[in-house]
Amino acid sequence: MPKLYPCNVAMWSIRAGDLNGDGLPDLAVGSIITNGISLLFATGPGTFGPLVSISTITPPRTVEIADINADGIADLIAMKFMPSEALILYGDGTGSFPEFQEYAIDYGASQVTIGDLNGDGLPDLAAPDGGYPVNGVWVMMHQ
Ligand SMILES: [Ca+2]
Ligand SMILES: [Ca+2]
Repeated sequence: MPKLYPCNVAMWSIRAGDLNGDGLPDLAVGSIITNGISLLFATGPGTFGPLVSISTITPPRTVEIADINADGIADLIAMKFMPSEALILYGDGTGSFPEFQEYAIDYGASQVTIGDLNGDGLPDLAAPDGGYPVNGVWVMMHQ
């Protein structure tokens, strides 16, 4: 039977990954309305604790989990929509994200993927633009 874990309003995207280093996959959830990323930390195999919300200035429509700074600790990437920014929250390994960076890209990006796009072994970011006022894919190489 499905079990509902309460999150913020109007959930839109979800990713699984171990955010606090306990070996159990946690859940990160984006919203199209709420200015916050919903996190559900695993309490055991397939069970999750109460909502932990990370505030954002605009809704983080799409979330991704990846080690974007290649320090061995999972980070959170959120694509904020209208205006679009890539919000990168750097994990400290305990489930907290004390440092962040934002990169303005345009008004229409709402998806993101992380991968090694130039073969240097480091993660890069690509985000499609929704078409206003430009059309294309934003690519941000690891620096
Ligand atoms: Ca975990
Ligand atoms: Ca990291």
